[in-house]
Amino acid sequence: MHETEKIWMNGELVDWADAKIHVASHGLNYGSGVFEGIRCYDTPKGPAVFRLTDHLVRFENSATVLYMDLPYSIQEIRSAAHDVIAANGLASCYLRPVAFYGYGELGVASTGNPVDVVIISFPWGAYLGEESQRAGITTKISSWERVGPNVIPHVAKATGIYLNSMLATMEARRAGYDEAIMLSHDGYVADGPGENIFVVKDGVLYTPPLAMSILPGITRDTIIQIAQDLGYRVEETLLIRTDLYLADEVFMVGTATEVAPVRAVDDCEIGVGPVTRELQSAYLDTVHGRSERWSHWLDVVEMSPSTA
Ligand code: PPE
Repeated sequence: MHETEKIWMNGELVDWADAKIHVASHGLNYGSGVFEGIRCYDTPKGPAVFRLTDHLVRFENSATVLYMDLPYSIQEIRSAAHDVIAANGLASCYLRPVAFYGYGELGVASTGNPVDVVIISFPWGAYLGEESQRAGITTKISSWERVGPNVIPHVAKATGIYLNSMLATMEARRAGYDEAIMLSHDGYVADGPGENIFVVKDGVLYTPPLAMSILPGITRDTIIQIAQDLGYRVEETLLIRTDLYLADEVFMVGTATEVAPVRAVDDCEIGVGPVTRELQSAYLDTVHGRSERWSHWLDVVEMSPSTA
């Protein structure tokens, strides 16, 4: 990964190499942490973080369902995010806030452990490869089911949940596909290992509802609002795998991925279509600050004189 100078750790900016934890940390042993993935873009107004507060509200909600009290308010974490971007002099970057049970007691109960909070910021390019957004990606329905709401709460972006994503991703990659699509335990389309999913059929957009074992994606919400503003009907509805095979268009969305057309699901060729292209460019214009229409989603970072 691309290292930067500083990491924000428990209230301080520390050198990248010094941001260390003890091997007996609870979060390492049991995956007891929550995290976020946020992008900061180089816009005409300067570096701007896309929907930062919305991401931090989800961060706090994720902690709540893990019985975890964050030691910092959303406002404090927001200004910490601004500070670490400015300290690293980054015009654009990916932000990775993580809160986890730290070093104190082993044993699955999380009591007796501090909650450590860090924010890593680093340049991160195209998540699924440079060509993914232009040419589209190939996908495979995973044999791994998406964790259900009574297995681990999927509304939480919890570190431990991502074993589920890791398995699905590795299975798909080893079989020669770019990305996995996971179904719920009862066979409905859920989401990708790091993306939500949309289907286009006869000019209407369909996406699984929030109750369907999916992460409540900020990009999903953004795409729904942009699509509706552009005059599309969007329905949150249950989808089965053949809805993907027979779709006019399928695309996946997420902070890291942005908007990736899905050109094939299993061995069904779908191709890349005009609705995906229109929403992809509207999304990219929005996050890069080229569109006034949704500019309220950008949180501009003040760079200090030494880093501007
Ligand atoms: N589903 C999952 C399982 C998921 O991890 C993400 C984000 C999404 C949907 C889309 O959510 P949002 O980013 O709020 O639109 N995945 C993050 C981490 C990926 C990683 O490999 O790490 C991301 O995109 O930042």
